[in-house]
Amino acid sequence: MPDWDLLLTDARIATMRADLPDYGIISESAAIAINDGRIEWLGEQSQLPAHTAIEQRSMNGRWLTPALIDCHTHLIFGGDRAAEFEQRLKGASYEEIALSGGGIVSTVSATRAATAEELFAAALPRVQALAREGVATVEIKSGYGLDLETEVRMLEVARRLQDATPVDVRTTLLAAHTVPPEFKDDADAYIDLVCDEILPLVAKRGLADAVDAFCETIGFSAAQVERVFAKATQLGLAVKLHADQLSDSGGAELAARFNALSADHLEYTSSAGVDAMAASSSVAVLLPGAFLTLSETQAPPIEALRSKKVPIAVATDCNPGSSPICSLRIAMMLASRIFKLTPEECLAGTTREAARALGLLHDRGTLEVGKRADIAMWDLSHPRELAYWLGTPQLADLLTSGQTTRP
Ligand code: DI6
Ligand code: FE
Repeated sequence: MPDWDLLLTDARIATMRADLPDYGIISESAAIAINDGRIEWLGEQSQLPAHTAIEQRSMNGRWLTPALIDCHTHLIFGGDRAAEFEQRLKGASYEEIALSGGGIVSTVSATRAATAEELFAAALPRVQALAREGVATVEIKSGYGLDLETEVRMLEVARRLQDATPVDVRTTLLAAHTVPPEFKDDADAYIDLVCDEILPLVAKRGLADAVDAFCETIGFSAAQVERVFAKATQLGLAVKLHADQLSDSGGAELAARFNALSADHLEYTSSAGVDAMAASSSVAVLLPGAFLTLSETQAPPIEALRSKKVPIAVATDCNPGSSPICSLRIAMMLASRIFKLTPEECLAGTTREAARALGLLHDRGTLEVGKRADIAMWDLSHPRELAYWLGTPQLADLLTSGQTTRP
């Protein structure tokens, strides 16, 4: 007879399993048993085996889905870029602002000037805001330090956020975000620093779960990114890429060539890029918040990604420049309105496919026996409403590793 820590009964369950149709709904009267933070049994309530449970809770018909996952954020930063936002509304472009010394580099100055304590205090409410909407896993990138000391500080702050919140934080080194001012005329020398000093130290100290880069005219060339990816691979770190956001730089192809976890943005990805992704296992991460904020008009090649069966994730890209959005529900809503993803694709994109984009699908992202009991409980009449409503608090509870967080 199994012994369980927690048994949830009278639930409606959208497992989001890829091998089941229609949100992976298994039953409208289901139960989930949790032990040691993992799902140990799940199915029709009528099939429940004989058991003992320390705690049993009726869900009264509530919908349960996998907890949400925000797989692409830059939510640790100093300052803000609201003045630049005003400039853009008066006609300046993101690239013009970047080329005139603003943009990412201005956040770099503010981040370098901030203490770890200040960065932590500014980032904590952002993580808490995501959790209040059902997010149990968040990826956080560095990339506003662009020197050894500040990149390390950002990653240490990310690790502290993990300890201070119920949210599981995955960290990504994005030292190759843009060329820092002191290397303005010698980007290759900066890439030397990234490969010879920053990457080895970050790997040695276990501060990053993956390595990202910005392949773009205002970022780094494909050849420079290749050097970073080769070093990361040599150090045993997974890679991912900001690809084809502002122009077709062959980013999707480059990501696919390195079997990147994901290629993100993809507005300007060509059909050859989509083909390369389809032949690899890289996830396409769509970031509609950046699309909206930059008044972009070219959407990513959604139909091609879909028809070639490239997995599609959706994330906030939370950052002060191109996506000052700290709500995964808003990202889901925008993905449906702007990119025409179906509500089911939006939910899969922030659960199963987001887990895949972090290399964590074996562990979370769907409700299945053996996976972490990261479970969002919703007051909804159907999970399609998650991409439909905006501003209505529908999260009743969030379990992370089987523990109530009551965000
Ligand atoms: N693309 C983005 O959308 C963010 N980084 C990147 O490479 C924007 C970062 C910023 O503008 O601060
Ligand atoms: Fe980004």
